[in-house]
Amino acid sequence: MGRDNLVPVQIPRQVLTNRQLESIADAIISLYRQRDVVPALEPVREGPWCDQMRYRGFFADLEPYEIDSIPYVIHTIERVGRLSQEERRLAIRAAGYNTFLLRSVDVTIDLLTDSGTSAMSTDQWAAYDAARATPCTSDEYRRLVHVLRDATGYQHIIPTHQGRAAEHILSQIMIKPGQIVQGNMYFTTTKLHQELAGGVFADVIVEAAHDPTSTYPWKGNIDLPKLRQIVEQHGPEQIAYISFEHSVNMAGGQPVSMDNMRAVYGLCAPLRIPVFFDATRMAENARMIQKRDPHYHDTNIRDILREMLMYGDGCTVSGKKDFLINIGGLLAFRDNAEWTYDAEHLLRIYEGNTTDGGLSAADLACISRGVEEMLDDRYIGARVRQTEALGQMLLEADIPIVTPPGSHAIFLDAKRFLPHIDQDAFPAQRLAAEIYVETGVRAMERGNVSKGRNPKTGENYRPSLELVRLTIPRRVYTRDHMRAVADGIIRVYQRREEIEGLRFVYEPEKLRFFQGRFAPIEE
Ligand code: P71
Repeated sequence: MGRDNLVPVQIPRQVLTNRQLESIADAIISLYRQRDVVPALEPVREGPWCDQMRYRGFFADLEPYEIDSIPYVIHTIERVGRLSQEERRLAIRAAGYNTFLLRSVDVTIDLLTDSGTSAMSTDQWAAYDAARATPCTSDEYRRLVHVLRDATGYQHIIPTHQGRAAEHILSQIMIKPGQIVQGNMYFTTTKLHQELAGGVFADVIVEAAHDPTSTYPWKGNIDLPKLRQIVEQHGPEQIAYISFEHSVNMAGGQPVSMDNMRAVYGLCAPLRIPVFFDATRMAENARMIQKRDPHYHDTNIRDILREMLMYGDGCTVSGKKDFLINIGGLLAFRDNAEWTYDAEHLLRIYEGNTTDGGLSAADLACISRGVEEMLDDRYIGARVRQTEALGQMLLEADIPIVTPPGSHAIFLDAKRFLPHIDQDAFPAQRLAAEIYVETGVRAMERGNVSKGRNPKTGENYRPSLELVRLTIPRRVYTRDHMRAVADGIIRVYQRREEIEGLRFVYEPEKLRFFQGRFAPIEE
């Protein structure tokens, strides 16, 4: 066999993931198995160079082969932190055992949040670069309105600079002091804005959401009897609106079923109680419906999403998650011009123009592209599969996690991981710190520290969920990274009995998880 018979498979540097290379190997193996049916080619034009050759042939009847990997390649790389374990021990101490306070350059794999951490596409960067900076109505704004109307089915599109800006405006225009807002669990900024507007928050999520061991597939659902009971007790005019979150973050990234959205809207619309989605992770919720609800197996993400949003009067969005951009948000209403008028008035006061919400035209351009990419079935499928793969690796090692695995994050159950630490010694906070020391992976506490103190009693709330969140940024990490994360956590689990709790050395009054500082209880 001479050199002429070789087919080089040359590997570009830092472009393909190991998983993609494995898929290529699998494809070659599959072809090799079927080599007997591969016909020869007949040259029809020759020349000294390969690219001058032309052949005639016919296609063999080969088994179909689908490459099973993320549907993109690496384009630009970023260096990560490489401290030794001893250096990390010093770094976490200097950060008061609070992973928020670590320097980002000291983190190797950053799973603090999926917010504002996405890798943008070449298409998004090209659009960013091409946008004309203008204080007036830009083409980018017009395109954004077009794309978002089409994606959501909502007529009134109001850009904001982040999710909490949209929450602020919605709370101010919809809540009269003393009114109730019912929601499926809560998110910190959402609830804070509702309370600042004089609202009283009532949690109406299904009971299963509070049980980390339940495997109920729709742990984001609203409990209809709970909702109905509050309406009957106070009267529909006392309910400001329903605050309905997709892929409920604090419950572990748990989806809402289509049936539940339909039923909640069916109950509220005749009573004139508005339903507003926190649609921050809408595409991930849509993907869960596609996967778990047999009625939607063959429906594409775009159509599932349109139906989901039909069962609501509007939405707020933090674009920093599913929209695949790192700044931006959205407030949208289906058809109510009066709410839109009031909202745009506040937008001008607090945010910026009605045609930009305080964002640059370049940011708006990235959002439009990001929304289109978010609706790609191959992208969203791979995204959710990656998170689930990490969950599966941990489950196989009997690590206690919230089940079923969520779509944007895996949540470790610190109560079961460190059962010997009382909740007032903040087991989740300590576990996040310990994971950093062991592995260089940064995670986030979502438990007693985040929930805060009851203002009446001064006691810690001691919530049922005491969790550490491993949040997966979009399009950033590979399966090898997930394996390294799982292996590190397994090592921490093996020495869990040596780990002790923490006490506050500095405790801010509001949102104490951001800036709070701790010391080990044993010191
Ligand atoms: C996350 C964040 C970012 C965050 C914000 C505050 C404290 C800790 C972390 C932000 C959300 C969210 C949902 C469901 C609204 C916001 C606020 N999440 N709703 O998970 O998850 O959006 O940051 O753009 O203002 O790390 P904003």
